[in-house]
Amino acid sequence: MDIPKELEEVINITRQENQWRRTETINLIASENVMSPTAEAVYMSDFMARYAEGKPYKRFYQGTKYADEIEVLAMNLMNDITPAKFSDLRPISGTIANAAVFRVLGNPGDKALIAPVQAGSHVSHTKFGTLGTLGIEHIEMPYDKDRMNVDVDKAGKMIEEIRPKFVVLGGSLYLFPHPTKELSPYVKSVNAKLVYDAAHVYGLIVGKVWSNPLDEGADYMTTSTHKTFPGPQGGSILSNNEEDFKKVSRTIFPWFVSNHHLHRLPATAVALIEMKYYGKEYATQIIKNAKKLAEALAERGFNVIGEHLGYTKSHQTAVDVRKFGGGAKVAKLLESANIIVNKNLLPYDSPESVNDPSGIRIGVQEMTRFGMKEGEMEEIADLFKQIVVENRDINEMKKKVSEFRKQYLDIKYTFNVDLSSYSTKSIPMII
Ligand code: DSN
Repeated sequence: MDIPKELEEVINITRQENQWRRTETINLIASENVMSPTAEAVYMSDFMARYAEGKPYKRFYQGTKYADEIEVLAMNLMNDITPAKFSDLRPISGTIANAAVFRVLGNPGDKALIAPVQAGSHVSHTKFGTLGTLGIEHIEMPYDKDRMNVDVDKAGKMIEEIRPKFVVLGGSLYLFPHPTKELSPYVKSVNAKLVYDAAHVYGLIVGKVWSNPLDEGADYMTTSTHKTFPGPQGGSILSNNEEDFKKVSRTIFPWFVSNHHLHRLPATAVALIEMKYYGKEYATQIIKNAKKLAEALAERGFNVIGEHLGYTKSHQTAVDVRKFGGGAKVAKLLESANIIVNKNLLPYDSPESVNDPSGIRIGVQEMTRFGMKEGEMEEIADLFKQIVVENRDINEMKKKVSEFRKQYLDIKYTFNVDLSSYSTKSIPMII
């Protein structure tokens, strides 16, 4: 039989995606990254077809001896390089990791305090997301406008007065570290638990350029494994306290996952090994690049937020683009020139303007992985200016962006493994 048209279409769409996002676009979505060829090779493995419900060596299926081995290896690596005493890699996303921790710490009707939305809390921390769907009431801690962060004094008082079951820090647009160390004594004083959602900054933590929240008093760290940390899409829960950890870990299966998508495990292990050896260098460059891009955009007429605080200490920067038509318009314009960012609410936006917020959010971790440094950040800022400020011809700009990007196609901060020596015809590689 001839290859059906639909099948060709599927293959073509996939190839177009690979071509576009891997070779033609400057990818600046703060929550994304790419894996190394070695991580991708082990990801495309038989594990993707298998089940291993339960914990390693205590499964509900046969055939899991290598799944057991790789899961234990990955968890040990994660414990070693985070560092943390315990980790569970079965949550298939950061949101699932949050769901498991929140569910164990709170019952319907209980209260949780979260970082204010202006300081970047993630939707899963709110009544609109996971927390709300679990029936737990979210109360935002007060925002300190000058420090662009949680207001420590007011939040401390609030914790003492409200006595929540738990407090959540960490977020999805935050430029400066949340005050974990400062709030931890308040949380402990009311016998609550402190949860730190490190999804965005886990690669920075492992790279030692962002404090490990478990060292600063967090009882749980939840994370995803694919933002600044360059692994496959997935999640994890980490803790230094065995009792706390076990309470949550025993709920992952069967409450939150049946199968935990086993092909993530060897790929996560590869990323952990890469971060063990290259993490510091990579994370240090990310921080330098974010700051440089923020400064370079400001120099070219963009209203980059947080100037008085040095713009950023994370992998992100945020730009108020109202004078160019707002976040939605500018993000679309950039996309049409092959620069990928997302529109984003800024601290002073009302939640109602979510579809047309004032800002765009920019993350530099993926382009850093392709070897870009401060000089390239200046070049990206030039491209932003030509597209957004000068409104140059969009097709010309698209070409220019692609030509620029094509100079950076090899992933750095990884090992040069000769994959052909391991190749097998039974498992196709990326097309
Ligand atoms: N929504 C993602 C982000 O972009 O931050 C996190 O889940």
